[in-house]
Amino acid sequence: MGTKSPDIFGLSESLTAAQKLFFAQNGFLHFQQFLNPLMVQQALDAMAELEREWLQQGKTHIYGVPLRMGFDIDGSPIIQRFAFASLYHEKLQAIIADPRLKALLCLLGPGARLGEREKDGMVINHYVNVPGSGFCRLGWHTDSIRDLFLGGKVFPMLNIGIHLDDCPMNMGGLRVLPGTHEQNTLGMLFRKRYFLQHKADRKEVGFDVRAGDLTIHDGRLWHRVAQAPTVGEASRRRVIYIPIISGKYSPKHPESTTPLYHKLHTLIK
Ligand SMILES: O=C(O)CCC(=O)C(=O)O
Ligand SMILES: [Fe+2]
Repeated sequence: MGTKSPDIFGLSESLTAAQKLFFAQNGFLHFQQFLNPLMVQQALDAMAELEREWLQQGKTHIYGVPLRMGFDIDGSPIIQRFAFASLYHEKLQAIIADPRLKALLCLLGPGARLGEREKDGMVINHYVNVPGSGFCRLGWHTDSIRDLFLGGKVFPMLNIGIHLDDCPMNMGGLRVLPGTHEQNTLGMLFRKRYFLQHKADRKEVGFDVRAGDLTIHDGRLWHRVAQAPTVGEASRRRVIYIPIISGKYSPKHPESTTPLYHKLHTLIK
C-alpha cells in the first residue's frame, strides 16, 4: 500500500511559496474544507436535481461528451459521470465562480483559466460499490494522455477535485504517484497500462479526504481511484472535477460531436 499524503494546506486567496514548491516537486496538493458542510450539501442537492432532470430527458451526451450511466444500491438508475454540469445548474456555477479558485491558476502559469466550456467542463464522478457495478474504481492513467492521443502534443493542464464525501485513505479513493508529472513522453505513455492496471504502487500516495476538501493535480501525473473495500453506502464517493487550461480558447457547444477519445474510452472501461 502507499503512504498517506503528509501535506495538507489551507486554501486562502493566494498560495504560499511552500505550496507552490510542493506542487512543483510533487505534482499535487490537498486543501482541507474548501467547501463547508452547507455548501457540500448544496452541491449534492444540485447534482441530484440535475441527475433527475437529465434522466427524465433521456440525455445520453452533454456537449458531445457521453454521460456514464449506472445503478445505485437500490437498483435505481444513476449518472456516474456528468460533464459540463456547471452550465446546467446555478449552484454548480457558483462553485466554479468562487474567487478562491483563482488562486490556483498561478500553478499553471500565464493565460490559465478554468475550463468551464472546454474539455469536458465540470465533471462529476459518482462511484458506488454495488454487486455488478461498473464504476467503483478507475485504473492508472494520466489526464494529459488525451492531448497526446488527439493531437500528439501535450498542453499543460491541471485538474481540481472538489470532494463531496468523506473518504479516508483506507476506504479507497484517489492515489497519485508523486513527481511523475516531470517524466518524459515514454513515461507518460508506458509507465502503466492505461486504465487496465489497478494494482497499488509502492510509491503511491493516498489522501484522508473529508467532504469539502479540494485536491489539485497536474494532468501529466499518474493517478488512479482505488476501490472501496466495502460495498453499499459507505463506498459512495462523489467528486467534482474542474480543469485548469491555457492556450487557444476552444469552447464546446451543445452540438459538439463526440471526441474519438471518448468513444474508445467507453469500449475499454
Ligand atoms: O475520482 C477521482 O478522484 C479521479 C477521477 C479521475 O482521475 C478522472 O476522472 O480522470
Ligand atoms: Fe484522472
